[in-house]
Amino acid sequence: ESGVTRPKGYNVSFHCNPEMEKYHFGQNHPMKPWRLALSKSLIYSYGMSFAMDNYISRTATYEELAGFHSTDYLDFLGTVLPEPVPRDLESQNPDLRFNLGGSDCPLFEGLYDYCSMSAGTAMDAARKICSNQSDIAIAWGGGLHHAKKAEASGFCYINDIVLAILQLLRFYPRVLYIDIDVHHGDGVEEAFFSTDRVMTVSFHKYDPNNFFPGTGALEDNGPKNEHNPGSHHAFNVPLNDGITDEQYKWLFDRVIGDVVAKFRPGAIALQCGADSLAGDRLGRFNLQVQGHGACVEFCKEKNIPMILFGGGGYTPRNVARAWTYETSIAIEYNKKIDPTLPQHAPWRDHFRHDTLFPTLEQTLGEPRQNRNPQKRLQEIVQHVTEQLRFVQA
Ligand code: ZLM
Ligand code: CA
Ligand code: ZN
Repeated sequence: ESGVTRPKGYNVSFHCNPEMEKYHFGQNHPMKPWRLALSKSLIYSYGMSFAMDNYISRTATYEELAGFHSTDYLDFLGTVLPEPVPRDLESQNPDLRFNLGGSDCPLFEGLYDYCSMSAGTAMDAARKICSNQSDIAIAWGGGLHHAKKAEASGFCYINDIVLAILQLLRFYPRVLYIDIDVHHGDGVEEAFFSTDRVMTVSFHKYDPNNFFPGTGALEDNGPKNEHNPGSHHAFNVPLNDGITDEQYKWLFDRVIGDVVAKFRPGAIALQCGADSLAGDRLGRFNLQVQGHGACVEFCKEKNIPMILFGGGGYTPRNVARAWTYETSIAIEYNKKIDPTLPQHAPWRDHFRHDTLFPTLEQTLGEPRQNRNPQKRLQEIVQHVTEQLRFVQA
């Protein structure tokens, strides 16, 4: 009916765990796992499942999680229970072990299961890439880039991306990590800080005092010690409020084009956090679904095996639009996709406008002022070019 057909010559796999969608971080918490249900329902309404191999992932095992995380942390994560009485908002409880139980990383019912499901989708995606069964593997339930070896951070408890990249490293000499979430991908950067086998590139809003997590300056390119193999293998693209599709594409194509040419990755891990879209509850940018998707398109055209992860995204209707459009790019249906949302899509009214591509006016009313002068963007590109000279060809 939809006319969606499999792409010729390559395979796309879609990894999800419908159980994940049922968890709650608590009242008013920005992270809403049901956005995964909304996204999947829109993707399926377009008929895209017929063009992919669809898998319900198993949960990651304790041993798999321990591939990156400390057992102390995992043991605590597996035994803590939510507090019967919710503590007040910003209470600085000195007992917060592993940064668990505050307002960003609350303890909720089934937390450990939720974490192992997210990690399970990412690791299944990585395994399909490693076995050559998929050329693009999609894990919208993953992308939780802030989690550290022994610490929760910024709504992230288990770093599914690090676990997936560790899997990729068993088969590929070099892996490129790209992060278009509006926040800095600090957990992934830190995990691979001292290796030249993973290059990390994060684009983010940067304001060390006023925007989480405060790291990711242009000059931070890995260990300062030149003898450390990881030096010059971290790239950061710090941005200001209001960046547009055109500017973001200009930057992304130059930065990623040069990085791919020099680093020659065997696989790409692309974190597609949708909080970089205009109108996001926590974001600051003016990106539209088209501009966000252009990053996925640019990477796809490199013909390198790739995992697409989710991540942030706090206005669920826009998250669903972006990840639906990006799924269509993976299966090469994007040129033919009907910009009008399917008549029969569940929760169609929830989308407010019946289009996959709302205008800035529709999403925002008043677009955010753009505080990114072209001169600054040129400086960023120049800095990246200079740093890449240190990278072994
Ligand atoms: N307060 N409720 C992005 C992770 C961003 C740290 C300032 C919490 C919030 C935020 C939580 C309901 C990814 C910080 C914020 C208030 C200390 C952040 C619970 C609103 C609420 O209404 C809220 C009671 C909450 C949290 C806003 N937290 C906004 N920004 C950041 C973390 C994660 O997208 O990159 C990947 C998934 N945290 O700014 C504070 C400093 C906690
Ligand atoms: Ca980012
Ligand atoms: Zn984010």
